[in-house]
Amino acid sequence: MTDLSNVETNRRQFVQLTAAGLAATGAGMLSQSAFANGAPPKIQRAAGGFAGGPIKEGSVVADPTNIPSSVDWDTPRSHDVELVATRVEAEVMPGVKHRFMTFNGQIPAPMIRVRQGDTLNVTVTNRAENESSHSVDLHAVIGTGGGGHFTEVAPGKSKSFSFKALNPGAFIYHCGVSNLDEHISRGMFGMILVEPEYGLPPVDREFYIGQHELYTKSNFGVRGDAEFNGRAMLSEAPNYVLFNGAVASLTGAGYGAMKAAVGETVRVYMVCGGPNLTSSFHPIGNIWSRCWPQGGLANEPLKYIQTWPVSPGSCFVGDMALPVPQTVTLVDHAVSRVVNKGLAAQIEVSGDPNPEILNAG
Ligand SMILES: [Cu+2]
Repeated sequence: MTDLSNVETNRRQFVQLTAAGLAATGAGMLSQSAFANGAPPKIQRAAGGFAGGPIKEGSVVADPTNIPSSVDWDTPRSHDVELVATRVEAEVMPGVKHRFMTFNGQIPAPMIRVRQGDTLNVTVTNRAENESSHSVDLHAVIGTGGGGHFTEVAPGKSKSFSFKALNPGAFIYHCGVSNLDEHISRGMFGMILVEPEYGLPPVDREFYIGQHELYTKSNFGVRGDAEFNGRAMLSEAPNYVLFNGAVASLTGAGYGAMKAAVGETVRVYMVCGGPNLTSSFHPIGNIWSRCWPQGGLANEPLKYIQTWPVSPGSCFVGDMALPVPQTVTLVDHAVSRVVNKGLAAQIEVSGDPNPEILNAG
């Protein structure tokens, strides 16, 4: 039987959060993690073209700053990428658990970052304790099924294939088995960034986030095991719409906001897993001063864009100038998903006020 008092408690917490403009209140819905405490390095450097990690043990929320470094090589390289299909029981919000399906235990899956012309040796390992087959379809692959055909693998086994990243862009990768809609909804998607040969304009900080929707039998906020609901998926009516796999995960009410400083330029890499909803991606209190819609990095960027649709199975790369101290709240501007379904991420911008640009009066 549904415990409505719990629904009310959880909903109240979340409504308080959104009513406050999703300010970084530190309401403590989820425990804090290290990345939000103190100033992180401007851009983390990681060896090779493949990096990631959940923000905390036992959580699926990917650390948005734990991504590979910019490409600093100018001749083609090879990269080994191992994607491990891993079931993780984790909190969607306090008291609400789901048995997620992930690559490498995190949502979104680790960012793969290579240079146009590089070769990738991709292995999909399906852990023995899993119940179903998994695979990977990378949109950077030119070939049948994007690699899904070569990598579909039963529990306890591994399969590999290689491909050359011919075209620059920010591309999604996702599980590609026949019921991929369920597997993506439960967490199996991430981004492969193929930098153009000439690279990308430098920025001060980079963040990586992923949007997807979770279809559950229990309503938003109902404590206990939120089991997957295939019927709700067919109706495209999710109870949760999430960044990085948890309600308000990257805000003061979750694991803490991402951090930046006045005068910096930040870049947001966003992947929309879906499986069904298009994100109207908008930074509240700012705009995309330069962006590459659908991850089309070979094109000239658009300038001064408020909101851009990011389709399921696509990506977005957007830069923001930060002239004043503020909290930027990243949302899907289909705002019922923010107010009622858990979608929000924040960037906290610290520094001195700039009254010529903004004067609180
Ligand atoms: Cu799968």
